[in-house]
Amino acid sequence: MSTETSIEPVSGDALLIVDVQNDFLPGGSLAIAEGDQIIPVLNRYIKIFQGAQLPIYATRDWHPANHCSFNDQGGIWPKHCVANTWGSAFATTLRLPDTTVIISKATTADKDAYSGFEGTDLVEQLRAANIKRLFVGGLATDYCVLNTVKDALKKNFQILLLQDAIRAVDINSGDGERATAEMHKLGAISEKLLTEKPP
Ligand code: VGL
Ligand code: ZN
Repeated sequence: MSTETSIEPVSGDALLIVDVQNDFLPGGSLAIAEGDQIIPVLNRYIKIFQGAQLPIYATRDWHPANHCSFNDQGGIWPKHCVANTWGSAFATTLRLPDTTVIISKATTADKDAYSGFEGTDLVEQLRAANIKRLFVGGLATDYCVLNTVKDALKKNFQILLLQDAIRAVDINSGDGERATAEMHKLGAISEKLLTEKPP
């Protein structure tokens, strides 16, 4: 039996890709287990949205070298996603179209931001483009995906969580599952696309 669901994005929908950057992938400084496995899945969503001429947004963690979240500044994370370095670049295998709207966050030393809405113009951009529903994938389920989705729901966007295109840091085992449960409780719906090949 196939678990595949066909998605058909319509006008008012957008794809929101959260922080698919080298430092969050195997080989990066804050590598998320299996983080790279979401890339081919995201590429299929990108193709679908591109084909339907629907907008694609990509957030990125974009820190100065002395960011407050880094261990050497007293923060809880290893140094990661320093602006304009290899670690902050989007995965080269992620086929982002040139028209992708890039949203940089946590760009000043003194403030961290897990949500793509925090300290950015994402909500203004989405409203100007008449977006009502966001298809969300990326990294990490328990940090930036969770906080971005919570803010989006508060701002009255509908959320379709791309369950096969997210992965968690899981500092405590189960963090990712708890984050997903919380997003569902707040109104997000999960979608699974193409995890099994059709017969
Ligand atoms: C993230 C930890 C630190 C994320 C960003 O993108 O989920 N996690 N900074
Ligand atoms: Zn960060």
